[in-house]
Amino acid sequence: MSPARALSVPLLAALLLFATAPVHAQGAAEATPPPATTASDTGVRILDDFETLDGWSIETSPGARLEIAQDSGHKGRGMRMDFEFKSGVGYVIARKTFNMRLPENFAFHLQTRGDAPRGDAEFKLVDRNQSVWWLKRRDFNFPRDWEPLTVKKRHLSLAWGAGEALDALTTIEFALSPGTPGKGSVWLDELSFEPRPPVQAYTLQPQISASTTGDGSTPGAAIDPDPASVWHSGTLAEDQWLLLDFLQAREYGGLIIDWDRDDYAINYRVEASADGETWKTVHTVRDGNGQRDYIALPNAESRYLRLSLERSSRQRGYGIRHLAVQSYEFSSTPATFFEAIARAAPRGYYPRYFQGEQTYWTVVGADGDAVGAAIGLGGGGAPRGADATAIHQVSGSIAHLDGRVPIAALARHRQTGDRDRRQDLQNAAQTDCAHAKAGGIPALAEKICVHEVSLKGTLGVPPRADGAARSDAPRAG
Ligand SMILES: [Ca+2]
Repeated sequence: MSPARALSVPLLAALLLFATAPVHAQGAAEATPPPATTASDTGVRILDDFETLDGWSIETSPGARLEIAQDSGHKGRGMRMDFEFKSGVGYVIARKTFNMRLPENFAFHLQTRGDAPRGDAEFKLVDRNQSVWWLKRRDFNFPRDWEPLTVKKRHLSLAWGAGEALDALTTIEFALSPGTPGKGSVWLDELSFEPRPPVQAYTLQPQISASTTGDGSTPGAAIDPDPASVWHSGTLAEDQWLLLDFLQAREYGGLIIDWDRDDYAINYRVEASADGETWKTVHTVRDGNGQRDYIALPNAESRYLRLSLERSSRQRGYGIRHLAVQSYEFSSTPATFFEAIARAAPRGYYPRYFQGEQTYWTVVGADGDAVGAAIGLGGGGAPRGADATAIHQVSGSIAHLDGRVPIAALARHRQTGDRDRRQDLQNAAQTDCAHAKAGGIPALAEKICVHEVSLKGTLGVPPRADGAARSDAPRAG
């Protein structure tokens, strides 16, 4: 397998990349000129501290303007890209030559912030054969305050060129194309390079501990292979935690959590830490319902991972039957997230497409599109009625809706096909609808809430007595 193929991931993979700043201890790198590197180099080193703008040049498409300026940086000075677009098309590029060899695995880091409309942002490498490798992020919203960004080798895909091997680079480019007329500024600082060990599967056995553990239970029960064993916390305090120590920095892509049927978390946070002392919340769940939780954590990396349990289902502590840490691929794209969920579910719960079987369902969307969709036109074995109208947006934002996905309601439909758990389904559909609204994505909320209504109609579930589900839901069809 050529390295080029191994790297050529779908552009959708880029969608989530900037959403999660890595939990990653960056050593204080010294400002030194960038010599040619070799694979044996270790540690993060600065490629450009932007104390001067030496070497940076610009390129713009017709109708676009770019000026680069020195300004206050994250440390010392930084580079500011001031741009203006007369129309909704075009691009601006800032580039600099960095002739350097690249080891088998690596990452680039930089600090950035912006005062700019949302738009497409690209980080591009030109290799020694003039092939261009990029991380393209659609509709990127630059943070107002400085934030670290990391671009790992596997985030890069071949934009154009022969792309035989990414073993040496000549040029680094930052490109912006907002897609709307207007002005903006983006700041960059501390562009650095980190040689990394080759990507390897995690093979250690994590250590697990908990705030409290009830009689007859152990924290290890949450990660052992026995489905019958359960970690149960103490029953007095609402604030409890469960902590995994991976024993080394580890990359992962998400979690699957199976809760105790009776004692589950309604509110909890997933936190990550490099040192066990400074924690970053990487996911927050509100209104958990005790069903299996799928949590996408794109590009997560940390040594420690903690569930901070804040509110329990019946004030008698928390029980976790199984906590499974998922690999990077779990959430590398919205599509793989769905597929992973479908694979973990019994056959028939999800559209067969997601379980690798041929059906009328498919994931649609162009490479690089900010939004994809799972679309089904009905077919054998599909729930009556519902599938024919179900179009589910599957953007990166949606995968973050409490670890749920819009088709959760559909899955539960299948699960409850015998109609003896109607209330459960109704709750699930309402939750999905509420989450979509809370997610601040009206177009999505509309689709899901329509779907909720559609599911209810299919099941013959009567409207709630208070009428709330009807009054705020768009009309179906
Ligand atoms: Ca600087």
